[in-house]
Formats: sequence, C-alpha cells, structure tokens
Amino acid sequence: MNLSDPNRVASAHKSGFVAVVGKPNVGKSTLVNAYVGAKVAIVSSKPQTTRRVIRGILTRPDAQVVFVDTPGIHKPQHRLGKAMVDAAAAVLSEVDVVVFMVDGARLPDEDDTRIGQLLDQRCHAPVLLALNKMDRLKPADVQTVTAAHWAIVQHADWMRICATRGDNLDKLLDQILARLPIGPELYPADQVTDQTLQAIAAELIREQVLLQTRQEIPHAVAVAIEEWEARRADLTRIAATIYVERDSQKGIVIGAGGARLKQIGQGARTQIEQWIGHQVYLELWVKVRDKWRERENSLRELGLTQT
Ligand SMILES: Nc1nc2c(ncn2[C@@H]2O[C@H](COP(=O)(O)OP(=O)(O)O)[C@@H](O)[C@H]2O)c(=O)[nH]1
Ligand SMILES: [Mg+2]
Repeated sequence: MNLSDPNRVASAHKSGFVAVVGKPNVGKSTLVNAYVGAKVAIVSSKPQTTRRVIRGILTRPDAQVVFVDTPGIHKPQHRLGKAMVDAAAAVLSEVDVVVFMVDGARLPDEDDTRIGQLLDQRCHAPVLLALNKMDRLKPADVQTVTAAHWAIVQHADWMRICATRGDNLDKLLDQILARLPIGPELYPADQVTDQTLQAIAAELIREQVLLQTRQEIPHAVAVAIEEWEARRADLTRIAATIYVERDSQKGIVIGAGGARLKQIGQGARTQIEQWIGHQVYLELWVKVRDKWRERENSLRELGLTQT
C-alpha cells in the first residue's frame, strides 16, 4: 500500500481537545451545546453562568472532538472569579486547538484584548477566531468590527458564526478538524460529556434559578445534590439544596408562597428527566450560606475549585 496516498491520509481518524475561550456571555456554552447536540453546559444571559471547565464530546465516523467549555476569562473580583479564570487559563496548555470566541456584533473591548494577549503568551495551539452573534451584526459595521477583532489575534483564521441559529458552524468545524491530530476515540462514542448525572442535575437546577430570578441572585447561588435514590427502575428521587448568601436572596428564590421555588423545580425536573430518561421526583431546599464565595473551604466542598 502506498503510504503517501492522499485518500489514505484523508480517511484517518482524528481526535483531540478544543478549548472554547472568551469573555463571559459571548456564547461559548451555546456553541459547545450546538456541536454536542445536548445541553452539556447551561446557558443564560447572565455573565459567569459557566463556573467550571466542562467537556462536551462530538463523535462522528471520522473524528472525535472534545470541546472544553471554559468559564469566561474576565478580571476576577472575588475568589470564585479567580478560580474560574485560573481554570480557563490552565486549559490553554492542554489542548490541540483554541477557539477564541468574541461578540462579533460589537467592537472588541479591554477584556477581548487581554485574552488575545494571554493567548499570544501562554498558548502554543493554533487559534481560530469565532465572531459570534452575526445575527446582530449591522451591515455597516462588518468591516470595522471584523478588522478590529482580527488584529487582536495576529490575523489568525476566523469565521463569522451564529451559535443560536447554527450558521457557519459546519465551516468552523471544518477549520477545527483540519487542525486536529490523527488519533483514536478518547471517549465512548455515546458519551456526550465528562460530567456525572449528579453534576448535570445540579447545573440544570442552577440554570433555572438564573433564568427565573433577576439581578442579585446569579453570583450568589450554588447547588448541592444531597440525595440521589433510585426508587424504582423508572423513578429517581433527588434532593438538592440551593445555597444563597443572604436571607433576602432566600426569599427571592422561594417566592411568594413558594411559587418561584416550585417553578424552578418544575423547570429543572423536566430537563433532568430528559437526561435520565425516566421520571424524577425532585425535592428542593434553600439555605443561606454566609459569603460562601469568599471561602476556599466552601468552594472546595461545592467542587468549584480545581484542587
Ligand atoms: N443573538 C445571539 N445571541 C447568542 C448567540 N449565541 C449565544 N447567544 C446568547 O448569549 C447569551 C450567553 O450565551 P452563553 O452560551 O451562556 O455564553 P458564555 O457565557 O460565553 O458561555 C445567551 O443568552 C445566549 O442565548 C448568537 O449567535 N446570537
Ligand atoms: Mg458558558
């Protein structure tokens, strides 16, 4: 057999890790979920929705791509923020390709520039610039916005995409695959994430809290699964605690007569049932944990630090 036959090379299986980095709220988790075809990372319009590094796995006959969805890189304001940024930076040294995602409908700001510098200094993997939210890009801004972002990444290859509609995701994926090494499947073909069902359930509950409350809640909330019991082959009972920082926040999450907590529970239960594939009985509690964000111990207990 001729080893230099291009068909032979083209048919080789590829695999590798692809970090998706960028500032908060540009659409990183939306992109990973779109590629994986399941909600492996929760999404909300609130910054800092993603708190830890999450892997989402895309398997197809010719390749397996392990997307590493990172917490947004931003200037840390408290210890949880710092843990999130450190986690994102650590990922850069371990991946085969980096997708640097920006809000492609707007000019870059300081945060984008700082991430560009970080990539320049710390990252040896090829970088692809993904200009997301093209659905919001005004035709008059196309030239200036594109050129400004492109300059930040030393004129790396780029693609304009819309993660919510799926526009150009196939083209961006082709660019990614072109840069992946040849290699075997790293995960079983049917596995879409590295998270346990328990971790996914906790995240889906946190997502509902973010979606159904306003302002002050997002940064203050953490969810811990307390009990996970297979009652029957087709019924799982889950008890979880939603931690907030203040009594006032507890009141907001619970709502008048418990109405909001009930809605949070219903929303989360439906989604957890989709993951588990059968009926779920979900019990939610709300507790105040003083300043948990600042305490290393609490962070570790809740699995939010890497150590
Ligand atoms: N208009 C528009 N909104 C988007 C697009 N992609 C993501 N979003 C929204 O941007 C917000 C942040 O998305 P998310 O994936 O959580 O961002 P992350 O913080 O970078 O992971 C959510 O409200 C998404 O629905 C897009 O292509 N167009
Ligand atoms: Mg995210």
